[in-house]
Amino acid sequence: MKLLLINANPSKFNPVFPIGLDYIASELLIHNIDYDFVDLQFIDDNNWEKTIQELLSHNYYSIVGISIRNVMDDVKDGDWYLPTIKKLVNTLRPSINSMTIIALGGSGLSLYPNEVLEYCKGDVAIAGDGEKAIMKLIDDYKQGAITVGKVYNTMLSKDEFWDKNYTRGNLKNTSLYVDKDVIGNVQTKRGCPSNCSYCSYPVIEGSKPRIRNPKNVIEEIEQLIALGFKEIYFTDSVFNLPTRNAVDILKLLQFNKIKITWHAFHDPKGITQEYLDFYKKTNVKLPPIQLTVESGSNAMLHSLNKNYKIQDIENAIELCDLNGIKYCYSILVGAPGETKSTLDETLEFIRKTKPQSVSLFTGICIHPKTKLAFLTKNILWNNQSDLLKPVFYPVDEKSMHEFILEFNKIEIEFFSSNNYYQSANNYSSNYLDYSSYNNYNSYNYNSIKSKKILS
Ligand code: B12
Ligand code: SF4
Repeated sequence: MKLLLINANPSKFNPVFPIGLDYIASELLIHNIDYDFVDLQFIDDNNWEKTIQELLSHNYYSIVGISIRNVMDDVKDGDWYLPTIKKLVNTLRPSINSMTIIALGGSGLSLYPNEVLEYCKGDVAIAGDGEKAIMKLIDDYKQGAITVGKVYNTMLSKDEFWDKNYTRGNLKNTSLYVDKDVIGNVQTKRGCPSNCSYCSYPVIEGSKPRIRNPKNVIEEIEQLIALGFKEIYFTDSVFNLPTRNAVDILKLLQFNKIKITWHAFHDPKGITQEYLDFYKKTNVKLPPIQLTVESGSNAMLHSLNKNYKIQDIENAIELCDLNGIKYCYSILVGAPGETKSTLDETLEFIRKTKPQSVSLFTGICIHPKTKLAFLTKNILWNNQSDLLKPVFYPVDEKSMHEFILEFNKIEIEFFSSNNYYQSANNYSSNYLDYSSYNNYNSYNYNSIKSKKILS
């Protein structure tokens, strides 16, 4: 039995290493299951068909597994990727054997597995964790028990995830990513217990945190270094919560004398002196700590259902300042209750606290099964399939326009290091052109702009 794994991430700027498929391939290797890999991230759109046809003409695959990391780029003028993926399935269909199953998985898909399956015309979908699900699918295939339209939802238990050990570098073009200085990635935990009104992460990974044995995480980082990656990204929803677990990982990094630059999403409440001590000891280039600030207004933090207040953010940045560690923010404006006055509070907060950079998201994309989705059902959308295309919470355009103008006056410089911020820059050039942005629905008002603030 042989599988074909396809990384269908059409997001060509700022490539992200397909960690999800590397984990799946690791599982296949454990079970001695053969696979080929095609990475559409590095193939010109016009050559997809040719590359795939060629592989199909020489091989028989029982299952073609397509990884759908991004259904959309959920910012203003962001691309909608699903038609491209549907086209891929269409291309495959006439060339594969009638016995071959097209299975769709990935974090983007996991938000609306039934709808994506239906839209893309795949055979089965795998929502959430893929490790056990892919083996169950293979088993079903061998038994002749495939049900077209089925969504597999087989999460790893707490204990299974604790013990999870992956081999890395299973995708044949890993060196291509290394050569392009793409950041390597590793996941130390799954699931977030917080219930932020807009956030899709608990929908994808579950709301109960599952943690991996730090020893296994360290071994994986060593593998990534051996593969040539110079920097890594902890892909956890929030890396520094629970703080104890993050500290354990960093302690072990230090103990093993591992020299690497690393990045992660940080919750202000998880910033402690002990954590910062290890941040400094273990992080080679000491990049600014990415704080998920979201707003400079307590009213808006409440609206977003964040588990912290402005005071908590101030405590975190005070500690960072004391330790000489720079910080950067993600700011999310346009949630229910946003007014000129709350926007002003956010501007003032940015001016006052002088982060190294700000990733600004203006307008909030509504993701399925979130609090915001429940709040807006039958008002902004009716069926979950409506959310396959970006739908944004409506904002007061005048206030937002003024906010953006004021935000731009803060002295800035684009963040230029090889990381996530570059993607933001790509969308900054036309972010004020609201008029052109009505191709999805009348509420689309969203942009992302990343700034480095000169202090
Ligand atoms: C970390 C992260 C980032 C980091 C990545 C850092 C890095 N170097 O890896 C940064 C900040 C750079 C980033 C950028 C972006 N991201 Co992001 N990101 C995430 C996050 C939090 C984790 C993804 C991850 O790596 N998970 C760990 C791996 C192991 O899990 P996985 O990929 O899901 O794979 C598992 C399963 O899905 C499954 N699986 C995966 N593929 C397949 C295939 C088959 C066949 C099978 C059977 C199973 C299977 O098995 C795997 C193992 O269990 C997710 C949200 C989330 N919690 O999932 C958003 C998320 C994927 N990102 C998203 C978006 C939109 C983006 C950006 C477009 C944002 C932007 N505007 O810039 C860019 C795109 C970048 C790119 N080139 O693709 C969205 C996609 C939403 C959607 N509806 O499509 C998500 C879901 C967040 C959200 N808003 O809801 N992201
Ligand atoms: S925004 Fe962060 S803390 Fe809130 S639910 Fe999402 S991952 Fe958890």
